[in-house]
Amino acid sequence: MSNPASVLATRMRGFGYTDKTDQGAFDAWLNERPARRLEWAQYQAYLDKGPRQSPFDPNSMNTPWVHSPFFGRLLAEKALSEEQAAMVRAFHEDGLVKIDLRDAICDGTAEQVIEELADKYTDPVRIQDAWRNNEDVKQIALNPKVIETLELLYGRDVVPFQTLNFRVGTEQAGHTDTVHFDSMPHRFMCGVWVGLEDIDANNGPLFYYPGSQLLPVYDFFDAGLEGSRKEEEFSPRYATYVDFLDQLMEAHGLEKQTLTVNKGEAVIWSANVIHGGSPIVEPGRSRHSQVTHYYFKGCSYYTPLLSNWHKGDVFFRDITDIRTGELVPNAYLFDDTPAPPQQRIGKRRALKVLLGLE
Ligand SMILES: O=C(O)CCC(=O)C(=O)O
Repeated sequence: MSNPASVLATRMRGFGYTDKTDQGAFDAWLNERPARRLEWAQYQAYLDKGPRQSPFDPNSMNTPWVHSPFFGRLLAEKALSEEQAAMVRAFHEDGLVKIDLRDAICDGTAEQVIEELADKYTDPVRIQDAWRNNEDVKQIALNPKVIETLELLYGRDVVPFQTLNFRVGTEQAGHTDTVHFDSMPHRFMCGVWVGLEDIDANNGPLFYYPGSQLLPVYDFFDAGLEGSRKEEEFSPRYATYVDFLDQLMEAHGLEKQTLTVNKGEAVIWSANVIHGGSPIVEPGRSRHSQVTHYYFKGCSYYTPLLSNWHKGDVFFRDITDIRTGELVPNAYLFDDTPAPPQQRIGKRRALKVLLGLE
């Protein structure tokens, strides 16, 4: 029979605890976040008693398992490696995790992308969807380690649908991706942002609020605003919306963290985590990076800031899978009925909205 101390040590590591296997230190770690203790109880109960025989199965919830209220139990079911469990736990708790892509980026690919795109910028900061003409950008978007990690985190097939390449910091206000790119069910979207050079405190690093991904999905309506397809309406409302998020962070006592990123590191952020670009302290410095936005299969995809659900008016998106170049149909919860045709806004304005500039 296995020794109880070694069983406990194995469970601690399977639960995503990496530091030590000392029980006292583990208890202190559990107490750092109240949710951890509850999840540990779920985790142990599943390992001791197995699945519960009842009509509702937590796996059937329409939410990514990594954000599920049954996370502790689902983690036990998956029996991940220690490394995977620690990564999944970090993403669950912080809404953001770094992964190492140096093998794919630091082999000359970063320099190649920077050089190939240098004369392609029509905007001072970014290029959207360079993957259409640039094979290196496309290969970063389709990096197998990224795809594998996202499929582990979300438990569904991934749909890479948009790239943005930046040559300088964006200085973007704190926002969620959810308000630009939501899905039904919610939260099946994330961004993967890759440093193509070292990014420090002075060239506009990313910032984020760990834990903000656990808040409800708040769209314009929740902030007392209406979505609109008219730029003159949604643009000032967006400014109010980001101020709402700023006040929300203060009200919840959530603290901003700045992320320095080395060339070849990638940051995966959850759709609902509040993040943005810090001010550029050293004007003129570059900050080469690429973000790819990913949805997941089996959802409908829409833009909340252009929609009003309460009026039955939803701006569904036509997304293209970067892997195939094909449109991905919007799937209603339990079938694949295509979404109705859209009432379009102008291309230029739509582009700004989709880039998060509005
Ligand atoms: O690169 C940045 O500074 C921020 C990018 C961002 O927030 C986004 O793509 O959603």
